Amino acid sequence: MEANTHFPDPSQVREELIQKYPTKVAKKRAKSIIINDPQIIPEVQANVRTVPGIITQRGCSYAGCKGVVLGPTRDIVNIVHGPIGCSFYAWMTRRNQTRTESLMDANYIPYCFSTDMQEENVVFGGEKKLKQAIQEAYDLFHPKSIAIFSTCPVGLIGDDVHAASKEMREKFGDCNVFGFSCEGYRGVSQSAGHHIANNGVFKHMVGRDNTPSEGKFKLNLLGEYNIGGDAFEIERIFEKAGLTLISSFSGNSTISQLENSHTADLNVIQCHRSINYMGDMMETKYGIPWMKVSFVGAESSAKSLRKIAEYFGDEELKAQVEAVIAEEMPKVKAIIDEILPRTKGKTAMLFVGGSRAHHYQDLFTELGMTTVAAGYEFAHRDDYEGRDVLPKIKVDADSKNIEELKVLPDPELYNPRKTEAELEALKEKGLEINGYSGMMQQMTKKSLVVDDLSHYESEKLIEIYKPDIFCAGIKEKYVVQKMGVPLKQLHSYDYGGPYTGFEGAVNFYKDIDRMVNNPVWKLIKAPWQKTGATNGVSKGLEASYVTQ
Ligand code: CFM
Repeated sequence: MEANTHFPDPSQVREELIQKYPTKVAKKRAKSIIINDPQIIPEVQANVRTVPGIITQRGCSYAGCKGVVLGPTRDIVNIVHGPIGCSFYAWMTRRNQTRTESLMDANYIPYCFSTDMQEENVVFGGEKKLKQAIQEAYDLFHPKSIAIFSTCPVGLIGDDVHAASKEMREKFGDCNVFGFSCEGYRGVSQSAGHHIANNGVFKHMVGRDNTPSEGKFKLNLLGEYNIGGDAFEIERIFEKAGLTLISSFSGNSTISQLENSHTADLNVIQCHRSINYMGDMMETKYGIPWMKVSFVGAESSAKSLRKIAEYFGDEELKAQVEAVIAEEMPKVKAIIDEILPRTKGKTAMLFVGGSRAHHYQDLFTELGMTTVAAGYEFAHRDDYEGRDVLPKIKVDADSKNIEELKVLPDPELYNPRKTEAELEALKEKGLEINGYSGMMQQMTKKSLVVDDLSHYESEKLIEIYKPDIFCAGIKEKYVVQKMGVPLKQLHSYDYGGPYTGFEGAVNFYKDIDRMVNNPVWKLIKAPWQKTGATNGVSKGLEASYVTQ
């Protein structure tokens, strides 16, 4: 990729970002603020503890386990063992949509289940209350499955959610009850919760139903959580192309699909960070290869469909995929031709989670826009630099805290879907089999890559680069907008979407066009920018606090 020369010198920017920090903090942060070179990818410090006092955008392990990975499956009763706030504030906030086949089908996503732990339970133990809650949920709903999620106090007082789950599972006989030790403090971010969730889904669900699945080209979609209906659009495309989706992990999924997912012949991974563990474990135990794809961006969607067809190696499928692309693309092209002259040459910054900061760059490229800086909140080095660095990553004490399951080939069910030679041949054709080359290889030389961007650093970056759009979440949104820069939420999509596939790309182009070409941003003056301000303090600023 060409060097981007018309932007500030990134080494100076880095200096400016860290100069206000105390020396030790500055030294640590500098390792996470990297000047990109797609040819010789530099090392990024990632997945390490945030320095206390710095305002991070990260979440907790419980959020990654319950909210992210398990939350979107609709027919598991997810009980949060903990104080009510952990459950209430995570209730229906992630926009993971679902669609039951009939109105009679179970869907517990709208419910908020909690043991409502009180001081008494913290002092004397909460297992009794947990078992009561499990019983109550069972009596009310008779669900196929109940999952228990541990919050911080559960680990601190030592409640054994696994023993309680086992006892109730054996008591019921017809309900799969299992627990997660996903206390909020378990890791440095929600990323730990993803790993814990993968382990639990793999141990307690995958492989329980061996009924052979129907379909010629059977695959699972891993790491797609159906935010704003993204999975619905991918499902539409798969169906049109003649692909059979056995299970999604876990947007718009059911427990039965997950239990039968090992009957698929390919796992495609959308979000590498949250679910790569599952891809590896299913490969080892059942012989199902995984392949990195992306359905964010029209071009990426077409490319991913072609890769899937190449994997199955069937001429009819390849022809069908080409027919789908030929039908979908002209509609996308018509919109982009209209919008591109208005978006071309503009700049974007993306600081999101552990995967979208990479994938959404494709949509901006399609809009003729340049990503000048990007980073993840909680991804690991492999998401930045590619999986080749995996053997070089130092496993620190925080990562050691999370169980690594020992997985072996299943004596009966292991069935390699492709031979080693076939896999090699596919790799030579450019398919990323069991691999991912990360975000940095795609970014321009001298663009800035920042891991776990702090609130302070985001404000500095905006001051220096003045990007046309900043992509992040609700925590950043209003501060950034008060600086006169539109913020696109790439977690919740600002209540829009879907943004995947062909129809999603069109939605995205239109939303971004409206945002970056809206003159209102240039007219905004935050209170501290109004005349009369000295040292950033406005004389005319009306404070909302009470003075005496
Ligand atoms: Fe994967 Fe996600 Fe993301 Fe993620 Fe998330 Fe999300 Fe995200 Mo918010 S699973 S890493 S923990 S793509 S909730 S659907 S948008 S931070 S970039």
